[in-house]
Amino acid sequence: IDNVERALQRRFEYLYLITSYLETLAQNYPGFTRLEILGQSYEGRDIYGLRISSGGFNKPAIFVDAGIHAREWIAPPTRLWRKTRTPNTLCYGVDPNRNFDFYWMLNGASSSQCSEIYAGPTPFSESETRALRDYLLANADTIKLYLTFHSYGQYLLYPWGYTSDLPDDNDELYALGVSVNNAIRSVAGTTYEIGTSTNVLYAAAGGSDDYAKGVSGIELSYTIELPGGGTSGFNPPASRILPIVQETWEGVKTRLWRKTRS
Ligand code: ING
Ligand code: ZN
Repeated sequence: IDNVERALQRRFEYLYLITSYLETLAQNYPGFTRLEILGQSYEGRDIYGLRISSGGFNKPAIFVDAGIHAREWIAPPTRLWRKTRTPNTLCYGVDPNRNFDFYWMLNGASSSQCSEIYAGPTPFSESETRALRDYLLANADTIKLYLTFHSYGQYLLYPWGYTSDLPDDNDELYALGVSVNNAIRSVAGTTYEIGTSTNVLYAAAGGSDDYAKGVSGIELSYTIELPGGGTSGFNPPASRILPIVQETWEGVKTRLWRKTRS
């Protein structure tokens, strides 16, 4: 019980740290940033988005999310929880990364409420996935690259998760993955495995990366599985946080400073 309570306490401190950091950035850099509320979680917390731009807010953009699965805290830090918090009759929560309406429930997803990969009663049953969907659709014309951070395993994954078929632009997606991997490796030697979710990791339908590419029309879409650590793999030691952040940032920048495809 003590451990659970301490973990919960840390979770709220951490959430507060992230949201107050975003608020501070928005206050300190009003010309470059805009804080937006995308929606609310089931438990009523605001889902923040921070837009960063040096030249107006209608330019080609990169969309980054981290922490769709809460326990993957290095993607950002919380307790060992994966799903949303909606109460079902038997257990809490839906796997948000199985809840998107694109070949929903086709494979790698469960209809059992207590499963860690429970896809939900219907596609987009969760307020969190609806908020992300609405934002991606509303900004689909400017978002040229979608990055979603998970943990763990050091994989650079791209669609599809619902089928082993390769996307038409597989060569381009793979090549960009190689550039990202090279940039990350140059910092401290960390390497990633690159390929489609189904072929490199496992098949799973209803993920946000498949939805971004298949429905929102964002051609470049990646799931980045950060390095693991600790007994469950989700808990790298605190000393690893900064090194992982620093090397990963080099990877993100490979596309950031280049012309985003129009
Ligand atoms: N991994 C992802 C998951 O949701 C994934 C991997 C992403 C599979 C996209 C298929 C499609 O299972 C983690 N760590 O959650
Ligand atoms: Zn995840």
